[in-house]
Amino acid sequence: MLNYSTIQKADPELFEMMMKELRRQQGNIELIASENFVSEAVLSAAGSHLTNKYAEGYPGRRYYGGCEFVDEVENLAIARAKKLFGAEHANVQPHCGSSANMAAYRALIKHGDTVLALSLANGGHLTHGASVSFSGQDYKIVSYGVARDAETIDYDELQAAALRERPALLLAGASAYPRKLDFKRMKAIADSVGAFFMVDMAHIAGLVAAGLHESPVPYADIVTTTTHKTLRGPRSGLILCKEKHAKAVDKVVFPGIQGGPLLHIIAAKAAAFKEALAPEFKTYQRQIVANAAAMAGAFVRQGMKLVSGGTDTHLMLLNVAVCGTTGKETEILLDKANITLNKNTIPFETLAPSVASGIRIGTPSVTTRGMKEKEMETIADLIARVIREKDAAVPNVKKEVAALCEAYPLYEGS
Ligand code: DSN
Repeated sequence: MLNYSTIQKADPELFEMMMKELRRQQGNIELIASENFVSEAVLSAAGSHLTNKYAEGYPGRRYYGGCEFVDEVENLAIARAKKLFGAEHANVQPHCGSSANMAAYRALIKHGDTVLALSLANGGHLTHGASVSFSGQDYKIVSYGVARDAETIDYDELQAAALRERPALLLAGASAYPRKLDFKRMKAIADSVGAFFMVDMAHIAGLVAAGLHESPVPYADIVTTTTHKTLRGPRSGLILCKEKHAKAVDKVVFPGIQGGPLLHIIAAKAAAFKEALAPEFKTYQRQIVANAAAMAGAFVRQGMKLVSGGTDTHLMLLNVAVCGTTGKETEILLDKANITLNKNTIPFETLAPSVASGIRIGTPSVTTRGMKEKEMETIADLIARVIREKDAAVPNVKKEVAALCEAYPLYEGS
């Protein structure tokens, strides 16, 4: 049970806003594929007095006094991250996925070097070379995509692109790709042209930790991730790498691009890694994947079109343009029914990203609430009803959403 009595007393105005967001989280079905609900242990570390401490530098090598106990905290987080992913080196200081990615690029390549990465339109991420991101501005980005028919990565095509472009870095990873990635094959492609191989496993980190997706750690020079998606930790970042890149990574993170580490968030990461090392985490991740498969199956039975025909992971992309609507309209209608997700471009998109032909759906959050395959089928049915009947379906769907949320409470008693 969450206890916010102190902030309630000190700042009722802010407390009221925080409560509105808590009620929204409790009363909505959250299907944003990159979100999750952390445990109360993770929340309590993130909201702790460790926020008070400056600790620029690394354990045992700080620029401030009084770091002996936060050194223990950071060392614990590092040890757990290395154990969880079998990594030679871990840097737990990146504040987020973007800074982890910036550090990885800078540790491996020079300004202006060529990077081969999945395009944003085909499921990549902003920091994988979008022109509005530092990545697209600092490096020469050559994008790869998915095959038109299968809507999955064509590795022969990727090999050909690598031979043609001779990138300094091959980047794997995605934020809207529903299928497994073949890291072994991509490492061979990187090796064939002497490129470094970097993997941003942010979306699938929990699946990797549980052994449900091939780990990129044995193959990649550097692996980056956020810690708040399937991994179910605090909103933050993490870098794993081979020992030979450890010094360069650490130097770029601090003092290269960040100042003082957020020790309260590093503590929360340590708490999340402990949870991820426990056997129950594997059961939880299995359920996330089973739930996504159940929901995808229900959509297919409803006659709906999924990008690549389905999912192997925690997420799927539903092509709503074939139903005569847009991602934007669907997101807005579902919001009215208290189902939260995001519009998303689909491969070979013809609409602007702010409108988009698809929606992205992920199962980590609903799985954390304890929902299983049967509830996923119900949710797919509710979404299909809203897509087909639009506003007319909203009042009844909203009632069913409320009943589901009540049956699967979040932060019970709060
Ligand atoms: N913006 C995140 C997502 O929704 O996938 C990735 O950083």
